[in-house]
Amino acid sequence: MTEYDFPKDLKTMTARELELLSDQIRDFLLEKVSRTGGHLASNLGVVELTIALHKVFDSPEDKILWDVGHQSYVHKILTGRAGDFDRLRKLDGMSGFPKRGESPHDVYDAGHSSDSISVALGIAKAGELKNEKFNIATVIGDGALTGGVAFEALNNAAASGSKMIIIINDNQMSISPNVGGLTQHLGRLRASLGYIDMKKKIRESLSGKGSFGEGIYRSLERTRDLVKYTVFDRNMFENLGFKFYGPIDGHDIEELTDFLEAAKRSEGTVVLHVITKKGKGFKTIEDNPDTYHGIGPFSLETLQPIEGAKNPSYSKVFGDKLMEMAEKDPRIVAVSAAMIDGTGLRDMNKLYPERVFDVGIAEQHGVSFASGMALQGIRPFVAIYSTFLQRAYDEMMLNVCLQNLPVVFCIDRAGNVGADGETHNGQFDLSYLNHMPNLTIMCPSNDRELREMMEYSLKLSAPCAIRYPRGPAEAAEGDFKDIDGSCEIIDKGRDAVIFAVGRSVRSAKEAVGILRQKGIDCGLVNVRFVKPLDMKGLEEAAEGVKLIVTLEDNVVAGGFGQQINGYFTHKENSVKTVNLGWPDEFIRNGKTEELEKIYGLDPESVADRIINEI
Ligand SMILES: Cc1ncc(C[n+]2csc(CCOP(=O)(O)OP(=O)(O)O)c2C)c(N)n1
Repeated sequence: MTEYDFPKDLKTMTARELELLSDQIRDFLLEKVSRTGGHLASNLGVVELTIALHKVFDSPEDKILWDVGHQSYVHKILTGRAGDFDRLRKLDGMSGFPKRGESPHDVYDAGHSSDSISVALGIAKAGELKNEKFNIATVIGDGALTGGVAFEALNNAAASGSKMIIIINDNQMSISPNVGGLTQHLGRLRASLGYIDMKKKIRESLSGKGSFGEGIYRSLERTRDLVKYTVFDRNMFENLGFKFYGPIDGHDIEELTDFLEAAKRSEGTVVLHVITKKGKGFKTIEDNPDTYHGIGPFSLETLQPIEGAKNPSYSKVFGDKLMEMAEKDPRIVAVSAAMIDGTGLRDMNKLYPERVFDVGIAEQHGVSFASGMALQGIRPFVAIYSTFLQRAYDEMMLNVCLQNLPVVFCIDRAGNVGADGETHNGQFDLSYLNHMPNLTIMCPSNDRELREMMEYSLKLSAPCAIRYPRGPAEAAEGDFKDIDGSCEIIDKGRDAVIFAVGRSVRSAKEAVGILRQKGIDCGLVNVRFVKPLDMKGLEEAAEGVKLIVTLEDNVVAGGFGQQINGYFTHKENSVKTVNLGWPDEFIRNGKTEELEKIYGLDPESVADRIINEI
């Protein structure tokens, strides 16, 4: 793949050559992602679309945007980064998402869904203000289109008259099959005979007539009028005021380039409805697009994932426990924002499909929706990744906490997530939750604690957040102290004490072991409750020590530790307090263990820091 000079070479390649290139790209993707892991199925689905975009438009002068950005691998290949795929998602390697710092072809740093139309419209307006001429094309999946912000942008764009192209990449899938009324609407458009007729007419009128693009455009305009009253009146995009063309075969490069050329010549905002197959090219992946949406390293021969950790993930522990609780308590339901599998709800969804609600990629709506159910006596457990819950800050605050409603937020992928990097790290939630009145925040450090905290949250009848990390759950060992609002003093120490939160308890245990070997008596507390804090327990554990160290998988700014400072440094016998956590930065992709070392959060660094501070 490195032998080409892309995107330049695309401009002169013949249709046959481009077809062969598609095959080559698919093999390349399969081989590389089998080693590094990453988003595979979505990228296999957009090979022809990406080729056509880079053939028709002149990036980086023209702007090509990717919503979410998980499907930008082909774009990366076609913009000179094929050689970087061996270090995809690794420390100091290429990101799995578009990054402005990585290439001038990456228009914005994407990662969270549904924002691309807003960004594109902003770019279009800036171009108008500065009197600059360039084309803008944004690719948004049918899944991402379910997010509220995409609707806000469509509403704004429809009235703006700005020149840009919105490409709906409709593969009928979000991570799981797509849901909701919009999906049904797209389904009707896909099946619409009118459009298929229209395409036939265009093809006929094109044979031997007019200049490329110019002729297509005129034909489209004519045909649009012809079918206007039979089809377009039922099309929400046309009704909003956009020009709308589709369905377009997303695996036919010629058809794609024809429509892109036509859209390029149009004034105003054009919506293209492109139909693709997620996982295209490999039957196993086409048949299981959800499994191969985001996948770890896998065998090239069998396409099966390489065996990972033995312990079940926190997501699985959560899903199994909720299913068990739901069996006993008919009030319990689960709410997910398009992440049924990722959050561990797959089995419960099979057993109680009527009690598991996938609201689409709509975190804000999901939280308010849960509040409505809670108003009526239902007990919703809302399972959302920490990074995506950022979207629903206001709804948590007003719809849930203000009214003191018993909604339980099960916050998955809290803290550092590793390979997905900046846009996906869940390192901010303790900071954005800490100040929400009425909210209890719990952080389990092992599987049993998570299960018991879920039971406890049901008893509380008030808003609760339980945050846990990505990956295998730590297996609980030994005696278990009940979850009752207090912290767990694991060890008392003479010299220092570590107050550790959630996943950090494990690193803290190791750090305490290292310190003991060096003759330093360091205590350890498993904080368990970040809000309200068990000050009595924490004070007891800190009695007589010279140093308190707080350790959390969250940014220090506004996190757990800073609350502790306030308390212990204002006491009569104030104790020196050091806060360890992530700095005030976005943390890049890499393995969590590597990043912890770099940022001084691994056991050795924590122990060294304590030795230096004592
Ligand atoms: C706000 C937000 N919530 C959830 C996600 C997780 N997520 C990543 S891709 C994806 C599905 C996107 O579906 P679609 O836009 O149709 O793209 P496809 O993968 O099908 O090509 C989801 C839910 C996200 N990136 N952002």
